[in-house]
Amino acid sequence: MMLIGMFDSPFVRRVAVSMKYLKMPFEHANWSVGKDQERIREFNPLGRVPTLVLDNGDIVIESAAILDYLDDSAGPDRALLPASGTARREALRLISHSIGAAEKGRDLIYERVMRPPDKRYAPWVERCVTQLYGTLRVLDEHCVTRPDGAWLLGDRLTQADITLACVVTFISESVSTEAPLDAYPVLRSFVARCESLPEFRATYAPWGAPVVK
Ligand SMILES: N[C@@H](CCC(=O)N[C@@H](CS)C(=O)NCC(=O)O)C(=O)O
Repeated sequence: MMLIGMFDSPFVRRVAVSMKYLKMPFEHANWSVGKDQERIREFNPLGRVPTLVLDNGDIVIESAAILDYLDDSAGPDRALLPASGTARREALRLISHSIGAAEKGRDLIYERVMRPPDKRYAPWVERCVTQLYGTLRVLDEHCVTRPDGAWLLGDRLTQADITLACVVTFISESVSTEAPLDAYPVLRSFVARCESLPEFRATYAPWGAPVVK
């Protein structure tokens, strides 16, 4: 399989971390949505990452659809999303909050990167920051309810842990000016624990280059 997209994207990275956990080998096409846009569009007309190319040439787009495919391939015992009931609903709630926060972070970056300074719209930036903070608060409150050293749900790592950690690292590195994370120490320490795991370390790419070059 070939995974297209850079690991500084939380959407790409949550797929990469999941593939490492599920021990599914992949070739990494470390392509930028800026300078490699045309190349990405050959596989996905949206020009978006992550895009996963399967060994038979089939293409799966959207991180949620890719994760669904990976879980389905891994089988019910190894799947990263709980199969049913309250655990599944709770995992999806935490994942939805996390992904929503990532989208707000991404929108803040695009406001900065895609627009000339005199075209930036302050009320939109403020709105995104408010939405981002509100969402991080919900996630932090959940972490506070968990005992030290516990995962977000139950007694094993799930997709909720992977997605939250990828998103918070992305936000803390990419939009820390607009949305500093100092107010969420428990959330930060949970994420630091995830980031110390081999599957996370193998897929860490520090935020540096702008998303669109
Ligand atoms: N909902 C998508 C979001 C993916 C996304 O926004 N990716 C960004 C990179 S972080 C991208 O490809 N941006 C380029 C574009 O949309 O033009 C997913 O979860 O896969």
